[in-house]
Amino acid sequence: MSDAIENLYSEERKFPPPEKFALEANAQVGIHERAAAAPLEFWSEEAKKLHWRTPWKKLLNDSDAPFYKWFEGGRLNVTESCLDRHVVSNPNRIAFHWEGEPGDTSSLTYKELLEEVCRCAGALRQMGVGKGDTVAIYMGMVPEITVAMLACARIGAAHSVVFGGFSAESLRDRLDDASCKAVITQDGSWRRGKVVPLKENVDAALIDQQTVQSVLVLQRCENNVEWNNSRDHWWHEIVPSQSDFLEAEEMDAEDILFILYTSGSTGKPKGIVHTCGGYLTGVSSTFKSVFDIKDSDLYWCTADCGWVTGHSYIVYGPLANGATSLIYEGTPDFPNQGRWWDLISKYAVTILYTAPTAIRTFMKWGEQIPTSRDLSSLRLLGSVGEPINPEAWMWYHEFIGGNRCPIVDTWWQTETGSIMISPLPGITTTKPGSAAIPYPGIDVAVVDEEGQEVPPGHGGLLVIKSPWPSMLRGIHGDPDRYRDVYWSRFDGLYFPGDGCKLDDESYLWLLGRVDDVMLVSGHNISTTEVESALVDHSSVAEAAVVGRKDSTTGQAIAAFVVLKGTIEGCDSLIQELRLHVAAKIGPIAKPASIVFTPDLPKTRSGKIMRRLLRDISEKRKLGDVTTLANSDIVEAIRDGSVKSSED
Ligand code: 6R9
Repeated sequence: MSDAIENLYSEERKFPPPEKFALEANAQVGIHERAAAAPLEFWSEEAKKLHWRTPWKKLLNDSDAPFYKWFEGGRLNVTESCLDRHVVSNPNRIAFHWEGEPGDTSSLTYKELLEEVCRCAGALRQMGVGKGDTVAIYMGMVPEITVAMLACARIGAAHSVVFGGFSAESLRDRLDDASCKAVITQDGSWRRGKVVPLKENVDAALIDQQTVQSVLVLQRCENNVEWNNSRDHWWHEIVPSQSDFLEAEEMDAEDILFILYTSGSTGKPKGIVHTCGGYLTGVSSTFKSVFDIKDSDLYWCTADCGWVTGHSYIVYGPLANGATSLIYEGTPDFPNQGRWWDLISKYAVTILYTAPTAIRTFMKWGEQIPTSRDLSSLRLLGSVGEPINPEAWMWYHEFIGGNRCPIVDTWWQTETGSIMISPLPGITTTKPGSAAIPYPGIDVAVVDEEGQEVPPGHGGLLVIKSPWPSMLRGIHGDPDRYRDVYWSRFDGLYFPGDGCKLDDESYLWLLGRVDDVMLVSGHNISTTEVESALVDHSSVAEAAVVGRKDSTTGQAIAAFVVLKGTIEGCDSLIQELRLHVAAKIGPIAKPASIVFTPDLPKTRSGKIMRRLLRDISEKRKLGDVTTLANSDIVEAIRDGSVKSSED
């Protein structure tokens, strides 16, 4: 019988941590072993680093699995760990440097941030919002989005951040699902020099909507907006007049901190629920050890607060650690393709956390753009969101990291709350394309279809074997779906839905979503491995592959390829790429067809949407494209206006 997923790609390059980095790192050799010997003890120690008003009575309650509870009886307000304690120890430390897309800037110290959070919290209370309510936040990347999230946490209201690129309909679905009582938004937000009409979308979403009673509107773009006097409040009219201190609402460790809808590509969005104590423990611990944060660092996570990465590694993890971060409002190509690298030199960014989709876009634009800037301040790089192809990893290492910065490839999900698998930069020897090993205290395995662990050298399905503090507590309003999606495949194991392989040293190599695995002549082939083999070719920046029905082989591999810079696709390149894949991972994985395209369909968080490419390849009517960031490209590929060849 063949493996649940085959192991085809082999990668021999290794990068041990630089000596000086290893000596000075926050996490030192021994941490994994200590945590493995006593995981509950490890999490208890990590949780004690936060500010608790009342200590917990029971660390883990597993009597009603999979409805686990952590830190039962503990009382806290997460904003006291993120703000108040730093205001006591270091009030003038900068929490956020911010740069707007048009080039305007501001900075907020911890003291100023706490004061603004308290004022916003006061305004929310005045609007009738209180403990137990849910508030939707539909904004761009302005400092006030972090203020809005923390203000909700301050008064014990759950926030539900909805990415500012989503449509009025998507916003409406999420407002209804969580019965939101208020919305915090902006008149508009800047994107590539244009105004995204956020308030207009909120107005549309609220037509006949039943639960929302008030809307708080930040003025950002000064675009004209409609106004409803009985419902809408300008931020600048009701926030500044509030008191700059508001006593934090005391919360139970298991009270809800936020709901966040997954970026999932099919079905009704799932409102993932996270609670106060466990979530903050997970993000605070991982932020310190994975990103090695020091007082001297200037940290930049390029995610949007509309995704979990923004929640965990722009807001809660960095603030719990008293870090100084950069927030940038706009796109990487405004006003030109060097904007990110100009920001890194201007602010002397030391730690950069971004996504493979961004790295591959920069590969396409060419390395001369970053290499003509001064990136010498960088000391650590991170990646999240998709498997990073080994060649993209090498490019990141060489042209952004100057061959001196360790790379932490961090695997996790909205559902896991915090990083589950990652190198620790002062300890772990990295391998390009591998997320390496589980975080201390996290217990994972790779199993076959029957749930049996596979030996090193084999592929299968990733599972998490024991509960962890920052795990989701459920899907809002749907306990059956929670059980069904995550806990029903294997008894007692959490199933994230990702394929994974173990190499001979038990390093973990994530292989993409199991729904995307291709079955070719009886072999289960991961999309990631074939895509990585394509990206390994010097002409290729990005690739997506899917299995399309084939009468002889079951499925045949259809590839979609984005070339670097000005390289033109032609028939001889198609032949060359097919041979390259065959040589790199084996003839079985040779794409049957290759289509050159200027871009790939992506979700709004930048993940490749293979489902639509499958629809195109099997000449089906296209499924829902409204959740796409770039829906035009699907039409272009389908209409054959891009170069293609069938074998
Ligand atoms: C944090 C985030 C989760 C899914 C996850 C997996 C993919 C994320 C990855 C990765 C390989 C990594 N993913 N990080 N795959 N290597 N380092 O992205 O959350 O939006 O919920 O997506 O993203 O497939 O299951 P979310």
